[in-house]
Amino acid sequence: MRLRVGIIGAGPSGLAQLRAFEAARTLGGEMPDITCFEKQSEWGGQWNYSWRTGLDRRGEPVHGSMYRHLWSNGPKECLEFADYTFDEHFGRPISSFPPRAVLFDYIKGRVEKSDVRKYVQFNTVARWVDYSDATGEFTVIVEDLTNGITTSHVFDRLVVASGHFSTPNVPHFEGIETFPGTLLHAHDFRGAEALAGKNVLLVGSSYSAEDIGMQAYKMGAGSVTFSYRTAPMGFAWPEGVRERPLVTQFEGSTTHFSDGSQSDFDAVILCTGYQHKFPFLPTGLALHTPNVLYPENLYKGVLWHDNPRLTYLGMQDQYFTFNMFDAQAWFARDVILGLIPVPTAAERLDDMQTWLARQNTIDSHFDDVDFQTDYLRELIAATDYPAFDLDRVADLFKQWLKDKENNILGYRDDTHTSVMTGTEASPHHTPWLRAMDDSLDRFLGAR
Ligand code: FAD
Ligand code: NA0
Repeated sequence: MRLRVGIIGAGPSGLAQLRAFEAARTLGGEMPDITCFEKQSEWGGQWNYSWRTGLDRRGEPVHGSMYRHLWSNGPKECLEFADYTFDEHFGRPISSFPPRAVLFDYIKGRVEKSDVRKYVQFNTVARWVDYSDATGEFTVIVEDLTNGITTSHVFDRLVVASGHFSTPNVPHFEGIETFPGTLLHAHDFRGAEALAGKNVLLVGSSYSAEDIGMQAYKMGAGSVTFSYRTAPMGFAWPEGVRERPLVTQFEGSTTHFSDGSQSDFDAVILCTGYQHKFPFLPTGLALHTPNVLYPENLYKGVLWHDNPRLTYLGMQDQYFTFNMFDAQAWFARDVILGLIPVPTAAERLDDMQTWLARQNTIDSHFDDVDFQTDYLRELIAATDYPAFDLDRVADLFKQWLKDKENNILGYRDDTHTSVMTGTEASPHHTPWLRAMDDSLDRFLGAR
């Protein structure tokens, strides 16, 4: 009997796994029996935009956290697939910071070319997983959301690629229930147009806060205030944008901060991050971790230490994205195919502890970049994923970090050079601050 591999999720990580197996098959390798369950009706994960919030039309939690006017926050040259370049997809240079629809098109292009759609069961949500020590098999119970029918599927290996930016982390602040204005978590934010003229408070000091705050500014917010718990972002903000320490209390429209200051707001957006949540996994298989570069209990960042037949993809805090998911998927594929031996538990622990110790020494964004670059280096060296100059990508990330320091509203107008092809990005026809149409057609069209 052929090995049976189950994959949960057809976002960039799950698609990387499908693509990895397909790449091996075209080289003459034997394909396992693969089934990928995707609860949405289309693939692409976060990149498959949904206008819905809360529950979807079938009563499932809406997965997507992306919003209108979301443009890539990192240079596309840092996430480029090594086996499917932007040149191959678009046939000409494009700018370095495309909007969501353009990256969605790119992700789809690779998997459409590789004919892997046949492995995906859409509208199918994983409800529960059981593992039998006796047989070494996973039993996955799924529901077909189109008809409510549940079925049970048995696998020898399971890959969890369900993402970790969907279940919001929503802290409580004293008096928040008295706030009369618009109040939501970033997960439910779909666009900043309605924030024009409003005084907006964003709680949090990471990517969501920064980007939604700058969306609000771009769409004409009256003022933008960030509230940080640990440290301010410290960018050179434009006029009307400021940072305050943590909220201590809401009193109607008035918000109090820990430095004793207070202000009135019309809208509050909690940009307080996400939880790693796996409601379909029992204790013993479910990963518990904050959003970090090296979650505990994942050997090489992918194999569940207590049971290496279980793989997780994409569970890290992410500088690298699409090509990191590839590096992980290629590694997981070769473990599953028996081409890479799984070391003993003691050896795995030793390896994880080395990475965790290094993670503890990180104290700058540059260190983050170096850490994740070395992580990818190790994974890519172990497989036939096409090698590329990781140090040049790390340099690109560092340049991007500096560009943001220099101009938080203008860094997306900078261009970078592809590490894969040497192609210099073309400047976009419209500066990001004035670009009000984020469609694929407008992006690819002339000025
Ligand atoms: P996801 O994209 O989350 O995909 C997971 C898939 O699993 C989904 O399709 C979901 O429907 C499915 N699924 C979940 N649970 C189940 C279940 N029980 N049964 C069946 N299917 C299930 N990255 C960048 O590189 N650049 C950016 O500019 C960028 N911007 C971002 C902006 C926002 C607001 C967010 C939230 C993330 C952003 N990211 C960005 C990071 C993004 O998460 C990754 O690029 C990528 O989408 C992660 O891929 P994934 O497959 O691991 O997870
Ligand atoms: P994210 O910013 O949503 O990005 C996710 C933030 O929440 C931290 O600042 C943390 O503060 C804060 N926080 C958590 N609990 C808090 C509390 N009780 N009170 C106050 N603040 C609290 O989440 P994180 O995890 O980065 O930060 C949590 C992902 O979405 C990223 O991968 C990013 O790439 C992606 N994203 C991309 C874009 C674009 O590309 C836009 C948005 C998001 P502290 O104190 O822990 O530092 C355009």
